[in-house]
Amino acid sequence: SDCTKEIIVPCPSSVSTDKYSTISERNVQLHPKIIIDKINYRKEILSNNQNITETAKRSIALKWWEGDSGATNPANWQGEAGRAVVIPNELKEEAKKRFAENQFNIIASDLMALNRSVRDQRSAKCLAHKFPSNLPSTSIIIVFHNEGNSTLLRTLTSIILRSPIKYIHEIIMVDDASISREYLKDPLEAFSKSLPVPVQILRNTDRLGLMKSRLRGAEIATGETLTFLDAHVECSAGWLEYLLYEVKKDRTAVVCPIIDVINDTDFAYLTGSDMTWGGFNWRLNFRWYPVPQREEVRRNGDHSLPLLSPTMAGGLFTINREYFYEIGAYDPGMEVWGGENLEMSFRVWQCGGKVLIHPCSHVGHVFRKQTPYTFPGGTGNVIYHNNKRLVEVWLDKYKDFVYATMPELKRVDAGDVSERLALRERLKCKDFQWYLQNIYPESSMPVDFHHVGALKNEVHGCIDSLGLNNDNGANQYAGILPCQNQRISQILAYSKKGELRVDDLCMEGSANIAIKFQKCLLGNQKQMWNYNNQTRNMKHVTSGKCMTADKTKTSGQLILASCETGDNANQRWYFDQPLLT
Ligand code: UD2
Ligand code: MN
Repeated sequence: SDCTKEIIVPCPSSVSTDKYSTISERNVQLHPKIIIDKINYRKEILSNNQNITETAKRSIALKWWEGDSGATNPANWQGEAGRAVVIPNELKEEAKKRFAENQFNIIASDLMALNRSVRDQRSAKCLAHKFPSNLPSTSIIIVFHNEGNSTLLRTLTSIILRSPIKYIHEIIMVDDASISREYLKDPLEAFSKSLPVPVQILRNTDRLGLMKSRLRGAEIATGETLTFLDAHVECSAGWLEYLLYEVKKDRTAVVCPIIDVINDTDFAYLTGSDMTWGGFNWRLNFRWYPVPQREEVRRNGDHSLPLLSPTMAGGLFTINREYFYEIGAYDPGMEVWGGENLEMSFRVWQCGGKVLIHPCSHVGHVFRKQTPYTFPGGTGNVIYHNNKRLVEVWLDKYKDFVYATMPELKRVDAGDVSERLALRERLKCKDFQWYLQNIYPESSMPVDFHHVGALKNEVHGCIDSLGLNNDNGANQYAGILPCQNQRISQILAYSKKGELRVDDLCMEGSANIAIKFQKCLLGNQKQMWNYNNQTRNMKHVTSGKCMTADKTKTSGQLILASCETGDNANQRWYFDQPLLT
């Protein structure tokens, strides 16, 4: 099954990691400072829950720090070893009711120990890696807006439990103007003072969004490297060393862990795949895609070596602090959420750095299906604004491609990008074509194309992908509908390789069945088409047959039929603009 169809959540690993299963951190002596007055937190969470029953309150109270203390063996506590939490009946209603607060099940999180164990994710090969004893130190930066309590505290706890303390120069939290969550105020200050590392909490008076909040945190950081994390993660054993070592070896490396999946409803910890990497689709959404063969070859099949990834998810990475600024930090013109991860990926690659995913480093993250918080300015507007900035600064001539596939983006205001263009100039960065050719030839954005737009039949109308959702929609018939200017489902690209593609789906011809959209596969000859400017025929390369409109059918209206030399308008096709050569 092709889990890379998933929109937000990355693929689970096919490899069982049970053999590495351990709750060994139970045996690690907690630093005495971390064992502080847990009662406060219990009180805090319960005071927010006036409505729940006494039994329910008791069960949360008991389990708040230590997990299910009804079980004498910690291994049987809720959520241990990354297991799913079972919500007791009396809390089900409450769990449902409160889901929208964070867009994850905070009750499940509350039922687990803050220091719940997760399996060691490292393969034997990863465990065999040796590190010098002088890895660079790091300032961990966590920004949050209205974060859940136990998820944030568990993020901190997991850092302390599973990192060598000597490398944690400090933890810097930036509260991005959270509203009325008392536990994020004094109780969080108290908790952070109990940690065996210096912690600072900055408070934004106005909502700055995650990019500007991270910039604010980075500004006061003094570690040799910066490590950015989301506020609802769990670090697994060894996560930090691999990241630091790559940055030590190469100060231009931006290194991400594999992001494991913490399920948003039961908090089960699922190992992320080491066979997906970061890409992006036509709408400039970050997506996970399968690692291509060439990258396997480059690494000699060694899955304990870092992947060179075209893009990063954005939330979790380590970077040399000075390099972070040299390469342009973040675009302070970006608002709230979104786009900064692609912007940074393009910038780092085009300006001489690299983006790595280290398969030995694993950090779990609660992937949400929706954002729980508001987008001042409107979700769509904000994301378009951010995306337009990155398009205008980094995409060169490919911005025309993007505007053809997203006409609505063209009309959005990007604000002033002159400083970012000056940065690009100053850094003497390579162009986007170089990036596509050398770093991301598998991109769904073709390096070379003849045309992007509608493809029209002489009599029947335009080829239409019929609203197929290209994140989920392989194996659907292509259709023909009346041409409609800028109708998204009528925009396709004719690449110079001969593909007719809609994002990562290609029109594919096979014997005796109508033409369908299938996942594009480099070198799949059934997806190759040859257009003849004179006859206007679209010839299918492997069969030698012609694309033919068959409006007598209700579905599968595009078929392959023998090319007729005579007068068959069903086989004549027109692009809406002259072909690029
Ligand atoms: C992913 C990234 C996230 C960021 C985002 C695109 C991962 C695991 N996460 O989204 O880090 O790159 O894509 O922008 O790769 N926050 C604020 N202020 C805001 C909005 C968010 O402080 O106005 C905080 C938020 O509380 C969280 C972090 O920023 O700690 C990331 O936000 P998210 O978790 O909602 O983003 P996510 O994981 O969907
Ligand atoms: Mn997140």
